[in-house]
Amino acid sequence: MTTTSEQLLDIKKIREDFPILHREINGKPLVYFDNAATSQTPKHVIDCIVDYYETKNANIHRGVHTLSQMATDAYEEAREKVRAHFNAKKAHEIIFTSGTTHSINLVANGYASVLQKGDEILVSAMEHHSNIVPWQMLCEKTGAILKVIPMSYHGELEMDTYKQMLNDKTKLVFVNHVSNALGTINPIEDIIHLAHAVGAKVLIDGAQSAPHIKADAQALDVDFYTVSAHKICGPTGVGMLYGKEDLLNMLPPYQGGGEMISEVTFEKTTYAGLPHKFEAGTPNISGGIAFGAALDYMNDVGFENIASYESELLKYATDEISKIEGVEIYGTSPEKKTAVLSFNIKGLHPYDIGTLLDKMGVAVRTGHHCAQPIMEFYKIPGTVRASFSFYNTIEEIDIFISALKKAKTMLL
Ligand code: C6P
Repeated sequence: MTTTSEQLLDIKKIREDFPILHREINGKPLVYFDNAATSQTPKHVIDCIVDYYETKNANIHRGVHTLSQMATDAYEEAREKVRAHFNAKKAHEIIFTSGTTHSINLVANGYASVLQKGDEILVSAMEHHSNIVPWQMLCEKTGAILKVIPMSYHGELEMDTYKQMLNDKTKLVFVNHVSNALGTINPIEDIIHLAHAVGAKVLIDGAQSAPHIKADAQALDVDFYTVSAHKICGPTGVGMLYGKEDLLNMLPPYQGGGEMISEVTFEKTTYAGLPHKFEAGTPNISGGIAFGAALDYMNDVGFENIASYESELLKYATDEISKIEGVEIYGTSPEKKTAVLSFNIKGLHPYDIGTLLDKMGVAVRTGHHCAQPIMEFYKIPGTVRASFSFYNTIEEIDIFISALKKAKTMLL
């Protein structure tokens, strides 16, 4: 079967860009359905990293020599690409970090000097641990109170309750744009708008939305937005924090060290301006440049094409898996989520299913997906999570479904 978008996207050609998709695992062709954990890397991005080390490797913002200038220019060009992609007003509102976890911790650390005892901060019930634990640590430091926006059994946030929870004590709201464990696309426009009406600032964890949805920082009027490059065809160990200029200026630095200073004496240090204030030490230079190359690649494929093709994959997989007796799918309907299928089979442990699928060449994630409160909500130990990308195919879903049926027969 060929989908409409598959013809539009030329999937065969796209798959040629990803060397890893042509390897075998356990003697079977790899079917990679763990894209929500990390995406695969196209040749264009791999070549960019090799080219950096072969032709430009030098430390940045430090040397007067030509190589250092070349590396600095490439790194700052990448920052500009990230700015343009997320439509930030200014390039210095983009802080390069090691990824979403780092970005969130940076903001949480900064707000320790802003929040006061009794202030309220809201997180959603469907957050990744990265968007829970730093806020708990912040509450411990400041005496602020963490409150949880509840979700329904269908994996959607209860917006009426959210509205009631907001008040003049609410200072911060933290919600993921897309849930990693369920795939739910949260109504962040409304979440931001309602929070701003009571004067609260909003951080959106964009780790799972960035591979599927192009977020516009200015149109959203979001205060902070976080992304990991490795989920959007880039390398691991690099990502970004977008923050509005005035808020980033208000927050104190996260780490002290080289490059984040204006002047250092033993009596007093003054800090550099944005973005350097938050980028202490030698950064992941090749990673930052490759992050820019990954965005170029994704934009060439086109986010609208990606979204419509992936939703066809998800719809097909949902229909096919629903025919298997005993399957329970967690989360909302396919049209309200990204290409994530989180499920269990009655009587089977997700870990056993994942292990057998791997033997048949199919890579999925099993367990709590770093979102234990969601598992607690459903009273389950974990789920099997198949997450699709634009380089996956209907044929791969057929392989996955027949492997799943085989695993079920073997385990029951
Ligand atoms: N989720 C998953 O399999 P880092 O590790 O910093 O790049 O991203 C953390 C993170 C934060 N928020 C959300 C919504 C995420 O999904 C993740 C990473 C992976 O679901 C690995 S745990």
